[in-house]
Amino acid sequence: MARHHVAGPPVWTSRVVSAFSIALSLCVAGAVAQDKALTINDKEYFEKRGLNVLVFTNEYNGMFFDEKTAGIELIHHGVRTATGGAVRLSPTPEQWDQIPKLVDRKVDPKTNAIEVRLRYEAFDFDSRLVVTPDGAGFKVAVYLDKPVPAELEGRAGLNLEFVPSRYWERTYLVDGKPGMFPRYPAGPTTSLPPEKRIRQFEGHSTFDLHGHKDYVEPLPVAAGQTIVMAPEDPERHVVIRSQSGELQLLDGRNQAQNGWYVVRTLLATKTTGKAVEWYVEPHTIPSWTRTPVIGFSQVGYHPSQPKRAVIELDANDRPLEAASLIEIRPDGRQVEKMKTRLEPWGKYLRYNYVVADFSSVEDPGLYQIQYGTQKTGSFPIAPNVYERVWHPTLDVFFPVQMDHMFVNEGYRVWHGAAHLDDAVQAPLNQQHFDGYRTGATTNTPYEPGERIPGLAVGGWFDAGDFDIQGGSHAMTVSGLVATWETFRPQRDQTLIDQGLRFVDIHRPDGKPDLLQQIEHGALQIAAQYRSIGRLVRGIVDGELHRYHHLGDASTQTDNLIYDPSLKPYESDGPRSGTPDDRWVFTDSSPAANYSGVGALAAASRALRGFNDSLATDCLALARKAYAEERARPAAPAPPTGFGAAFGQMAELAATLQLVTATGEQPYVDRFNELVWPALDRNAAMTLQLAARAIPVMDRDYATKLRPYVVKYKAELDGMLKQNPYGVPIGTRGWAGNSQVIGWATTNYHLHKAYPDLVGTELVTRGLDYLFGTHPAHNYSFVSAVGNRSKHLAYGNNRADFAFIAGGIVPGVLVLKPDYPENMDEWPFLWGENEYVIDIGASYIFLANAAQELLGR
Ligand SMILES: [Ca+2]
Ligand SMILES: [Ca+2]
Ligand SMILES: [Ca+2]
Repeated sequence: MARHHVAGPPVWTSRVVSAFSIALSLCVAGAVAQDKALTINDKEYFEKRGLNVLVFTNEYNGMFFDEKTAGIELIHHGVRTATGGAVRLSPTPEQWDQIPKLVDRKVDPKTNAIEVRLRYEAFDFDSRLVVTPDGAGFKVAVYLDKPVPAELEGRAGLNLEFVPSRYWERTYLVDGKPGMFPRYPAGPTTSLPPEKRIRQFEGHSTFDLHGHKDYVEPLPVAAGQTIVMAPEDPERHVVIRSQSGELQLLDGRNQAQNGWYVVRTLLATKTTGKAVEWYVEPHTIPSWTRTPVIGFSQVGYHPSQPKRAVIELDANDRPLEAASLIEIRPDGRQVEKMKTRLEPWGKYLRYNYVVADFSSVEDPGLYQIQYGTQKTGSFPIAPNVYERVWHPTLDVFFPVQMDHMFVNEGYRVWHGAAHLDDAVQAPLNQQHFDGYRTGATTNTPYEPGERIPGLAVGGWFDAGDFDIQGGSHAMTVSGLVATWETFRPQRDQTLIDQGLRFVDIHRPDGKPDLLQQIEHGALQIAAQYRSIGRLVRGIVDGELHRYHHLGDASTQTDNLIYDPSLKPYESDGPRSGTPDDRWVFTDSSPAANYSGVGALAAASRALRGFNDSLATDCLALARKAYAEERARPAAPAPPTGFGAAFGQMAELAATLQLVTATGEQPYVDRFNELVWPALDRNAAMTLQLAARAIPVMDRDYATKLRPYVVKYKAELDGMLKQNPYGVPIGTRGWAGNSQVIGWATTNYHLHKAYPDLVGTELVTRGLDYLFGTHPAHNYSFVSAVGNRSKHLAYGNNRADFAFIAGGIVPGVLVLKPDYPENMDEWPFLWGENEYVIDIGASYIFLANAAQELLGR
């Protein structure tokens, strides 16, 4: 735990003074010599005021390949503008292009240099990248001990990638010749023969040949010895001078919508030693200080809940003494309702934090928070603030994610009925690009490539891509059922016609939308159990050039059943010769199967009285599959770690769903057999399920569970002090909003059973975090919910720089060692911005929970 109180003298400067000094420095910035040099700080990156140069503090990793969060990176006046500084093998590397392995990294504060050794295993190609401060900037040089391998001559280069949106509406000079950064990619490109192409991940190809053998690469937009980027903008101005070969400026978006601007120099060939060298000078504004972020809930606050704004401050900033709550009156007057002393919290990651507590204000109305000269947007204090916050998720996000359906909204069609050609058994021994895998057997009665019947029904696109992922799908169904059974929301704003495969958003049809979504999920899972007998890992495109599809989901495949007797792109009407029918990955996993069983058992209860035949079917399939899985010799489970815990939790969850559905003693006994050891192993992970079981277990159960809750609460009190937001912020490669929602939901269940131990504030705090009280910026992470919310995200419409209302993004990713990020002007970072369905279901539950607790 690294909590230090803000040190230093009391406040002597006002925001007005510091704003004025920034304005002054802007005027003279061009004339002032940039005196300060970069130095290596104790976190092992180069630092000076307004600039950080990270050198492989973040590595390329194998999970999703090039995530645009590795290599040499620039954090320029507080925002990350550049990434991917490394030796790369293509002009504008795509997600699945080869990434270098970091062999070692040496940080030498004495010589003020950071050196990394990079290796491309496939080419036995090693290089050393050395970064050293120089003047007001730094030098990057690549050294070779052996010449560039022959097949990489003219291919291997030093690249540095810049976020396009940070350079839009700005200009550049290349050797003095002016140009504008292209707002939209407009070439130039070249078509190259396939033998020129560097092999992509596992031999997959992002490029659809479509009967033409050549593939495409971007050509330089401009080239020369010196590139001056954005000289008109002191926050973005960067000069790059090549000391050796030519510098090229390329636009990766010509190849892939998530491409970046790339500055590149090819490595010298047939030689060793220094193969390329750049001088890079990102301009810095003297005495620059990042604008404070006032974190608060963009949806507002219930009168009775805590109201805590967390203000994030630059390490060089001096906190003010107080902040004000301003009431906005009907006549437009702004009246100070409360002035509160700011409590210093201390340092977390790279910033200092102070907290403003306005909890005592309970009068309904419209408010803003003022800190110095800075004011937030308006928000309400009102008893109904949580009443509608989940509506966009159910009304819009879930309908848009619906597979196998035509989805309309007013004058707009989101997509046509997709994947009507589902699906065929995946081939053997495949390493798929979205994490799926097959081994030496299909584990099903089907041959590789054989059609598995009945799967073109129900289901949701798992995320920003268009696959049906078994695990998240099952969790979504179970999550939606939990909301139905706990809160019974009758909301009906969507027409869903399974017979016509037609969905119409904002058009009531007399049926509760939540039940219709549960039905839609159950239809797909039941189909999987009917055809295969268990939950599949996924149904997904077999070829990478279709998987990265952006646009109408119904054009990802041709919707025609594949017939090998026809030629590719040939059709006889119902069938086609293009092998684009999605693959079903059927590798066996007890954990996946148990989560499918749980979802079926849950759906059987919710659908009773709504779709009785499906309800009956779901329960029968669940019972049968559960018995079969229990009868199987237990697979050797991973002994520890997340995978093991997840596996054990899946059977526990399935058993609880069966107990709830049937009340039968064997399920009760098994639940009791599993739950106590699971609580002993990992109480935090088990408590939500354990608490949900209270109503269906005997009277002693709650008493026996209580000590675990007491212990959890004690541990929680320590955890809550780790950051100023008082929620568990994850540090993995996928940001942690889902864990925050899970944590707050656990607290809801524990509060219901043990209100003396767990208070409601531990529920609403999770929502406050989602709605804007978080690091990096203060947008609500739920698109279209709250005054300001994520208006760009990694939904399947991301190529249009848009959002899907009600989608929830993963949130703040902590880039090593200390940079919390959620890019808000560039949607393509999936670990920060990708909507997924299961978080949607758990969010709907949590929002209803908050309304139930506070709205009474
Ligand atoms: Ca996926
Ligand atoms: Ca409806
Ligand atoms: Ca097809």
